Amino acid sequence: MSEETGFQTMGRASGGGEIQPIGVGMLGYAFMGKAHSNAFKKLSYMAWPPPLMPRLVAIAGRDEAAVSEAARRYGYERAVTDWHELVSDPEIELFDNGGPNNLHAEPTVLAAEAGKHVVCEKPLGRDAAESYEIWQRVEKTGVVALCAFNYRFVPANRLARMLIESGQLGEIHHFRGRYLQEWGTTDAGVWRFDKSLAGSGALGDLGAHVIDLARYLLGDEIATVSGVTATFKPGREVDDAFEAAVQFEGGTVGTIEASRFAPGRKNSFQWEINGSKGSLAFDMERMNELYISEGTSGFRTKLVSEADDPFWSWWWPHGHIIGWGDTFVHELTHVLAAIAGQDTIAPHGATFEDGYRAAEVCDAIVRSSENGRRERVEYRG
Ligand code: SOE
Repeated sequence: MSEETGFQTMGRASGGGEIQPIGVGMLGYAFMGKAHSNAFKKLSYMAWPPPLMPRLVAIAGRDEAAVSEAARRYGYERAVTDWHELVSDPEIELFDNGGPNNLHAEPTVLAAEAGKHVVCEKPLGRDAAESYEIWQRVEKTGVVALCAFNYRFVPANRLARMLIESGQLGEIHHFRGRYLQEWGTTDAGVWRFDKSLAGSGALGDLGAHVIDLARYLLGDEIATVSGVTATFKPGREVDDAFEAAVQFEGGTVGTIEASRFAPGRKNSFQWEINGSKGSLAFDMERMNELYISEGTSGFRTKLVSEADDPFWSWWWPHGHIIGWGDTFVHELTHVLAAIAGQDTIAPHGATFEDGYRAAEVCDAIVRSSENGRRERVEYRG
């Protein structure tokens, strides 16, 4: 196959000399602990040569048997049941918080104040006030900090941002984003249904992703929201869904919604952007595809897997698609590059200010739902 398809370059990536290690401490061994641990291991040989070589020093979790098993499974040197041990461990230079939302603030702030670079899963805090405090206190320490909005690191989404920035869509009139899942009917005592632990339901869990990606793709801020939240499960204390009409500072209008009560939708984060010269659309359940309409030509499907497509120099010949977990490989490699001084978190990674701004929009949607009025989003600092 021709050079540009990548077959000939397969496996030929050549790395420099010694790659400096970086000690990693992981809070959490469940879903995000698994996704991040997998990514730290995979980037060490797929993002070759990595900016820094992750050394999995310790993983923390409350259940000693489970966290010990996770340490053995992923290759952490130690398993601990108290996250404070990660914060005080001098061998840990990067603290990665994959814990439940109520455990985002204190461990992340204390780790940063101990001089460790930090990654914190989304949503940054349980509401705008907590997110603002986390951002402000970590900002003062000067460490590298990323809020893990991983969908910024989907190749199709990075390509979409490039096309929008190039002017291919012209003036942006609409953003339409929705994140639909179906598991909300479960009675499982997951922390995500507990307001004191999660802060909100679909809004902070799924809606924050839509809000952040809208800001990232458009390079614009959400100015006003008119929204409603809904709880379908009797007695549940968090929202199961929300719907919102939004205006952006630059004049774009659109809708943002999320639900955990959409039977048949497994992890369907869909967006569509309409401009004066064309449209783009995407669905996370078909994450390697970007739907493009140039003018009114109608949508065509681009399989985002060519050698010159975002991130694809690391992967396979075109058409050999990648998966959801690989977005964390891209994202955590970006963090290591920033720590190594080869890149900065912004604009492609979400900063803690981005995490705060998403939370401010979520709070405005809650206010609008409560008072029945359109709410202006007021951003602090
Ligand atoms: C559950 O809704 C969840 O795991 C979210 O918390 C993640 O952010 C999303 O990427 C997948 O679904």
